[in-house]
Amino acid sequence: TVEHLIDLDIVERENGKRIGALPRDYEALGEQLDRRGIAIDAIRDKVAAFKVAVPSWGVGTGGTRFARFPGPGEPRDIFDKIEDCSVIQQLTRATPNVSLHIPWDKADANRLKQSASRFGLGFDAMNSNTFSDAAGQKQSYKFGSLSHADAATRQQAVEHNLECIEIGKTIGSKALTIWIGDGSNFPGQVNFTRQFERYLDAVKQVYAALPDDWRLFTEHKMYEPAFYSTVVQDWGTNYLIAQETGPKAYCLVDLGHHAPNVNIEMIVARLIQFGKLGGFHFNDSKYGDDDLDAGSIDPYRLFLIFNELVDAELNGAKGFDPAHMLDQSHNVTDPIESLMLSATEVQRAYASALLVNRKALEGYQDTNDALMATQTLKTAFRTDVEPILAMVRYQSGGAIDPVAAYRAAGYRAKVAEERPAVASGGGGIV
Ligand code: LRH
Ligand code: MN
Ligand code: MN
Repeated sequence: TVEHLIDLDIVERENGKRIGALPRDYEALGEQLDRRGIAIDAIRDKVAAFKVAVPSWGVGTGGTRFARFPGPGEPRDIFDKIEDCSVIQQLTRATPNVSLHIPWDKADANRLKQSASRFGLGFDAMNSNTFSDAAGQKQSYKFGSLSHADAATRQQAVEHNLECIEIGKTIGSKALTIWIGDGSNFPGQVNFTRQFERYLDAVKQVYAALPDDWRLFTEHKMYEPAFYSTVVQDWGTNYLIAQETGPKAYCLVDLGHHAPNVNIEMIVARLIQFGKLGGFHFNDSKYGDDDLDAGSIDPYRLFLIFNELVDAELNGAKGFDPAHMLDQSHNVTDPIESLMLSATEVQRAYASALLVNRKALEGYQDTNDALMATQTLKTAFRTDVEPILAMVRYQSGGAIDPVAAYRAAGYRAKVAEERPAVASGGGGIV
């Protein structure tokens, strides 16, 4: 039996307020889709099977390098975080897995597994951290980790990744995500080629310890913390890594890790075409690695990414099985509310992309009808799929309106009674 931290009576009462309208909205949308040759129940079933993982670090209030302003009831440790993640899953039914970050979430692996299984949760990719120094570690990562000029520092970073794999094995994870902050701040500070050679050599050592049924995801990011050059700065370098390292190595695309206006959906298409798309860190941004809520700034871009993913899914693209994960930092909202809405935004992009009339689109593409081609995408994007998402949540035991149910349950106030208040303070990323 699965434990629920939100009282089931409250979910039922909240759903009761909305269940009158839902079937009517669903039916009206079904009629509309039927006229377009789309069976709404088939879309509903696909959406029900779609999941996105929650990052453990996302349930705490984030911060910038200037300040952090915690909210009430901040999780004290990974076990509080897992509880918060269970609330997101209970109400949205879209997030059965948690992605851990080591050493932030370091704890006895068996205890981690037990606490997640209390709520029926599992674990997605493990994340290593060699971008900051952990208490008591021997070598510092100030000047890099896997690509550091010093062999002992590289070795320490490799060993940390091996430890992440070991923890992951016990808790049932099947992937390791590596993101490093290595790079340089001044022209001339490093030799680009030698630094990348050292990185490749270290990553291959990690890869050699990867279990057969695991995947290695490397994550690129243009800048920050390094401000002049970054070792894994873009998808080109990332692709080279995956290609050089082996068949279990794939590229992870964090939506916030590109220059403004970069055509991310096209990067996604290229990685799919060459069998190297590993997964996503979904979030949104206006300027850089803003880590804003998925779909909050540019929902059309998120839709266009899913347009590529659905195209690959329907075409049976070889080796296509991307991991879906959120990676966000919540500074002004309740993280649980943000993550619930972000999970549903990602689902929404998927549902909308399923509505694209692909046969018509191909016809317009082949006859160079640019206007009708783009209208075909717009028609799908403009269709309000909320009744499908709400129906999926309701039929799987979640909340028709997750935020309303969460607020009605007073979860935040309740945990704030047990979890001591955290004072606002200086900078930090999480
Ligand atoms: C780097 C990043 C990466 C880290 C996380 C905390 O900006 O996106 O995924 O693991 O943030
Ligand atoms: Mn990320
Ligand atoms: Mn990031």
